[in-house]
Amino acid sequence: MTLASMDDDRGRIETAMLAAVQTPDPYLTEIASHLVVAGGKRLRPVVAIAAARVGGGQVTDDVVRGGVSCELVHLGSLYHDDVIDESDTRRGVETVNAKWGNLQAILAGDFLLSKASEIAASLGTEVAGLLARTIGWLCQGEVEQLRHTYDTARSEDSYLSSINGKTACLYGTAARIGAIVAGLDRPTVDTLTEWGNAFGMVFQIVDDILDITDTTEQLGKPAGHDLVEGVYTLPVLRTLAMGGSVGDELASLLGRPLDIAERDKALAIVRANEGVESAAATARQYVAAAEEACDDLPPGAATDALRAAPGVLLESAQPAF
Ligand code: GRG
Repeated sequence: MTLASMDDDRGRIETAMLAAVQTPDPYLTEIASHLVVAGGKRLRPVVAIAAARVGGGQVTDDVVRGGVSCELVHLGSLYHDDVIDESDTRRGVETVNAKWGNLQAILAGDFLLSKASEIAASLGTEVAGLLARTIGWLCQGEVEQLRHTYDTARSEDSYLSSINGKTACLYGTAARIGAIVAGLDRPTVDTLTEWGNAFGMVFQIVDDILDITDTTEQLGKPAGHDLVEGVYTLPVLRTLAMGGSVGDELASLLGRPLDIAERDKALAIVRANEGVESAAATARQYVAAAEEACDDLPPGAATDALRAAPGVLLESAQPAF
């Protein structure tokens, strides 16, 4: 069994996702369900379910709903993120802001957060408090990123704390909620949270590597988008830190919005040097941390799936380095 192959559960996740975005108002339902219908990997519910399975826990409907509450927070954050970035496509379709406008995207994003909170509250005070804190962590991660936009002196600490907040925490929370709702013991709940956070760090570093190395066609969105937007991720920070002619040339291009020729030049510099491999080496440390967490979990098929998942994810980006 792998994380991605839990197909029985996929139907349950889809049903619960669609149920969560039904409203009495067809206009709001259409906007709130826009990105649900458009697809997505549903990784956060998959993680919650895998966590619940560790040690033979039951995958009840409440476990599925717990995972769905995390996926709804993810979706709400995407609605808002697309407004912030003025993006016009996501998951191969028009964004909500492009199709209906910014006000609708913000309000529908808020609505998704409200649905997530309602589900979490139905699962108990601990889950509700955790989800509320996690929404705050996402905002903190995003603010940290915003504060260092176009900052070529951005520190690695800033990068790591930002991706921990904006991405990794939600995976930690998905695993934790799955474990809590399944009634697993506390040490297992804590270890699954550690696994989720480490997996989430791998996830975001891989995402940042692919933004540099993939083509626009492979990504389904413009390559080098982060560079253009002034978000300097680990491969870029590592290339800048090389100093010398490479670091200086890259620094002279960055620090301001780029036109397409400048973006391609900056991408070529990062791709031609060790920044990508060096970022992958850091991702490997988080893979190792996630694998080590699995040594403290009850053995079984679910633990094996969790142990394999971060390495598989990193290898999927391997042609890039
Ligand atoms: C409103 C909760 C809330 C937060 C506001 C805008 C914002 C603060 C946070 C956005 C953070 C953000 C965009 C993080 C990146 C998330 C990420 C890794 C997206 C890609 O996730 P996938 O690959 O996407 O799981 P799919 O489409 O498969 O769901």
